[in-house]
Amino acid sequence: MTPTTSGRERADSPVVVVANRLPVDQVTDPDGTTQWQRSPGGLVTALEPFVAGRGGAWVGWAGSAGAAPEPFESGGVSLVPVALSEEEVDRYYEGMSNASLWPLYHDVVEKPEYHRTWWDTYVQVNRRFADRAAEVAAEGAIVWVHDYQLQLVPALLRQHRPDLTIGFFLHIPFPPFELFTQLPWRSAIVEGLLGADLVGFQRPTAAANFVQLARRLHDLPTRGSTIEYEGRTVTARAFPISIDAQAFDELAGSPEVVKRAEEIRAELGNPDKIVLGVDRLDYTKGINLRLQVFEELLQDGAIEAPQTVLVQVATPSRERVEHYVHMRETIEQQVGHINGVFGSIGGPAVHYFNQSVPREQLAALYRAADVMLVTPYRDGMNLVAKEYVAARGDLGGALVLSEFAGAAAELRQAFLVNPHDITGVKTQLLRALRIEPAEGAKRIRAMRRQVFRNDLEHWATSFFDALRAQA
Ligand code: ADQ
Repeated sequence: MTPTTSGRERADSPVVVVANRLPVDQVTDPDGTTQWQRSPGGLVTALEPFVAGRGGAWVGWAGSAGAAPEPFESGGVSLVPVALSEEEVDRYYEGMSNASLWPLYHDVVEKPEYHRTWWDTYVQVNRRFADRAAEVAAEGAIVWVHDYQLQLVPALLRQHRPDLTIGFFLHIPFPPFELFTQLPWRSAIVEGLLGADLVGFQRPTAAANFVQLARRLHDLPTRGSTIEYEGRTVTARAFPISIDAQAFDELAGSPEVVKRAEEIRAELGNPDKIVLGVDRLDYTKGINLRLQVFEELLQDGAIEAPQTVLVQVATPSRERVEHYVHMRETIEQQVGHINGVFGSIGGPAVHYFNQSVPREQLAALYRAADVMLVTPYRDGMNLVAKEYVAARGDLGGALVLSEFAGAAAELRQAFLVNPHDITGVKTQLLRALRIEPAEGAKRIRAMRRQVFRNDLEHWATSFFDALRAQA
């Protein structure tokens, strides 16, 4: 079948990545001119060797509503912008993606809202992404679609282009049958994903949930990790994502970052212990629980401020979605309350930053922290936990990690916690604060081995290898 072309692009890309966002941000210089800057995300670094310099393309939204810029080159990759109107951003992105699917896929930590107008726009936008990918993919190309915003793209793409090999990776959890089936458009989503040859998940349980849905909801024959569908075999498997461990290790061990870590400790008033949280400000991350645990330990007298401080860095996120507005207010009230009761002049108990910080600063914070607190109620993987481990080339520090983060399956030497069990989290945090250096070093060393062996390159290579094997 001949690929459709818009006349603007040649259909010549052998590898095409399709993701909600392009891997660039538009920045405005002091003189008012705008330019594109590569976003710091790890995904682009991992995928670059597979797409850059080989005529590869990346299809995605450029980040602001309105007309899309013309396709352009960046880092050897052809970037193909997809336009979204204000109303589409509202319904497809903030609505269906972040107020329906996100909470549903994270164990309904918040109640998902379902609106037919949001769904209709989700279908319409998914179709647009699929059309753009169909235009730029070469005959027999490999297309890798990413994440929950684009679950219909695999099937829509296959309708136009049965010659393609299509992979899909879900970065967030995939819920069990009993939860997923509350979605009014559950069948359409499953059929959308079944358009792929390979559907990748963070955890084997998520892959098993998907296979089970195909069997129970669609009555399809399944065997282990495979599903028979319309004369094809679809494979559903886990590919746990990771970080560029070596790069993070080098950054965190650089003289500048080590010095900055010492300065941070001094700026905090040289406390005995620094506890750290770093997250997108999201209700799935359990920031409220962390603050509660810290407050109760202060109340109990098990720790004292400012000898022990909590530093919480929370990047602003999805600020137009209602769930997020409430959560931010609650967290900021909690911080204010703790500091009001337990702080002193020039000596707050909690240092809270509603900011995104540069990578060097992040690495220095990891390096300065005696205990890293990662307590999501549910998380696909959680890269912060892996970054912390990679940053601790000095074998210092300790990690407290929720059992409900995908990372817990790999980082077994962390102090694992159930975030719903406040007393349990308190106990584990105290153990982490009081750990003997030799025991701490042993745990960190074992986790570093795991993260270095299974790094970001390993993840991307495994997925591409498995996808090629399906071709
Ligand atoms: P996220 O929910 O965004 O990702 P996570 O995996 O922890 O969660 O990644 C966050 C990234 O943002 C990390 O690289 C971290 O360093 C950075 N970051 C967080 N707070 C920051 C701050 N204040 N300043 C600067 N950088 C900050 C989704 C899923 C995860 C999955 C990833 C990748 O929800 O479960 O691990 O995708 O698949």
